[in-house]
Amino acid sequence: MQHNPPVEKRMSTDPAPPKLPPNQALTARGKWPVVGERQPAQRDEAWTLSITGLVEKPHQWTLQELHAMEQIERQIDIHCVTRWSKPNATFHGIPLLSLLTPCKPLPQARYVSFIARSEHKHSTSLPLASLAQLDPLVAFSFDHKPLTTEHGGPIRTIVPNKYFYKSLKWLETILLLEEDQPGTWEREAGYHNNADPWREQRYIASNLSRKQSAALLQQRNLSHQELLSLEAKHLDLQKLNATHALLRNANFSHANLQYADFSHANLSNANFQHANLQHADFSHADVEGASFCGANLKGANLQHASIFGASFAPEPHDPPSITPATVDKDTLSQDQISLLSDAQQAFLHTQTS
Ligand SMILES: Nc1nc2c(c(=O)[nH]1)N[C@H]1C(S)=C(S)[C@@H](COP(=O)(O)O)O[C@H]1N2
Ligand SMILES: [Mo]
Repeated sequence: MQHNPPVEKRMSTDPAPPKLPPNQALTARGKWPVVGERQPAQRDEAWTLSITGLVEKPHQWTLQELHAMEQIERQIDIHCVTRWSKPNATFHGIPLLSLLTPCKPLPQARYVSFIARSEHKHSTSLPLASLAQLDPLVAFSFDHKPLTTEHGGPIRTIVPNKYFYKSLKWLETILLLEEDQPGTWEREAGYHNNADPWREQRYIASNLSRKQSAALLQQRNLSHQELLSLEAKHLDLQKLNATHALLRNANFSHANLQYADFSHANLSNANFQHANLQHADFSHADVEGASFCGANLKGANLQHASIFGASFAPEPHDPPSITPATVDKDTLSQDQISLLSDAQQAFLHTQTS
């Protein structure tokens, strides 16, 4: 039997802040960012969920059959790799193990691949042995309402205590395997396959030698390049051309990036602390989870950039070395600011109004 820890009772006048994994910040109250694919594959057939592969009794359910099964309520903390957390989200669904156990995984089954009904069959995976502890939920509803399509409705997994990329939207197939089939983001974006937020397992290491990346940086042209965890701190990269570059987790702290062109680049989780970003162009870039603390953004353009989880000023738990960015009135739009955490909004409102 699963024993859930007792729910902590708190005085409403004295709300203890929820405990967050390292380098995560709360989303603005009531906000739930949409990350990754926006919708499932458009198909006519009715939705089904299958458990197949290395199981004694493969099984397929219709949505109606699943809805007729007993559902439980769970309070789960969401931790996105792009540094936002949404604690205590209320989900209803079926514990994954109560679907999986009756299918009788074979002794050689060691991994579980979750595959989405999406155009590219988006997937993610977990070791079979980890499921007993993680206790994932096959969820149908959030906050007592059916999951919206963009958040994985009609059916998705919610995996507690892993970064949220382990929680698959539009669940269609659960495949038991002997060898791991690493997921889409884990293969293509360098996301860590273990994804433990408490150990900050966000990314695997850099994909380039120091020498290779130094050569590219010397030319100041990273346009359309893919360079995971690029190391570029303190460099003079004035007028860098990085349009359409994939630069997740890059370190540009203290770099001179005046007039740099990052339009359409992916800079999620990049470190721009204390960088000179005057007149830099981030239009249509992805800077989710990036830190701009201490940076100079005068004349920079972040309009039409996706900025969930980005920070421009210290969060309450940050050390004193983290200082606010310099921003202009029109660096960010009010719509963008409304998506940020409370601390970020408070800071940016003083700068932009
Ligand atoms: N099918 C599918 N599932 C997915 C993704 C995706 O792109 N496609 N993105 C993952 C990532 S990176 C995150 S953070 C969460 C985002 O879920 P949300 O959009 O409901 O916040 O879904 C995960 N599951
Ligand atoms: Mo994510």
